[in-house]
Amino acid sequence: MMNQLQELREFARAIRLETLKSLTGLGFGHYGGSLSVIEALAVLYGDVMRINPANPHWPERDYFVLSKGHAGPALYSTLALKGYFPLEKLSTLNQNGTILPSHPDRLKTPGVDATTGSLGQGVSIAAGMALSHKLAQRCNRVFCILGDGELNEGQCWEAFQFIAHHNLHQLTLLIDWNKQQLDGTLEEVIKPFDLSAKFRAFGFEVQTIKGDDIAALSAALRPVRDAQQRPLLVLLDSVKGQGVPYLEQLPNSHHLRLTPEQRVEIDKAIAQLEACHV
Ligand SMILES: Cc1ncc(C[n+]2csc(CCOP(=O)(O)OP(=O)(O)O)c2C)c(N)n1
Ligand SMILES: [Mg+2]
Repeated sequence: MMNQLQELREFARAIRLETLKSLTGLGFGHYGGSLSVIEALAVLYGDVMRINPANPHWPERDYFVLSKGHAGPALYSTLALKGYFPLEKLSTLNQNGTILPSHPDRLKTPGVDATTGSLGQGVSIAAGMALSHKLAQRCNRVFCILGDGELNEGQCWEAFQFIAHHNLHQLTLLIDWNKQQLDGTLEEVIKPFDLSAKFRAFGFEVQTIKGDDIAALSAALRPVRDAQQRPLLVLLDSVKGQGVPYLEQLPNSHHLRLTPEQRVEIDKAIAQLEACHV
């Protein structure tokens, strides 16, 4: 078990490193929200999901929807490290002709199950996937990560009602509760109030877990849920820019076009991550 946790920590380190390298090679992009989902991605792809990178369309696979599609660079690093496509492709992020557009496109990237980027839509796609598996009595699981600012989209709440009504226990939602959105905190833009209480009222089992607590994430996400259980919603108590102290402290790390000073700081973080294997 200890070894497996260490492997997952090492996987998260590698995802963070590749994500920083690809964004910094480009010189701009969604740093903060890519970094805050990295441990969740490491646990999902490194431990929980049934996948076959050599056969991305394997019918028995578990599905993943990145509803907060602007974190695409973190998903791409995860998929490349799992072997869906060569690692070298990461340096083509968001460039003409790339298979890695800024936001995920299921027709362009091996391993991407849903095209996202317009906030609010991914969770509806995930609900449809889960309903289809349930109706066909298949046991594929579906995982979906949403942003906390994304919850401003009314479509999310329609999907939550639908998921609870149909008791889509094969679907697990993760909300990246990093308390910030594009240009301010949730408190400033639209107050979230008590998210945990809200989701319980909407029919979910809710677990709040530190966004970088790999052991707790693994324990929460690994068990297969049965039809008696309500769908699980994990509130990731995360930090925007997670794992890079300079970005964690920046008042707004949502989208950066690197200044020379910022590039120096990010290069330092890259060097540190390169030096310290877990
Ligand atoms: C429908 C829609 N409206 C606006 C945007 C622009 N946009 C991109 S990210 C973002 C903020 C999202 O905040 P949050 O979900 O908290 O993202 P995170 O903090 O995880 O980066 C916005 C408004 C969008 N992608 N889609
Ligand atoms: Mg947020």
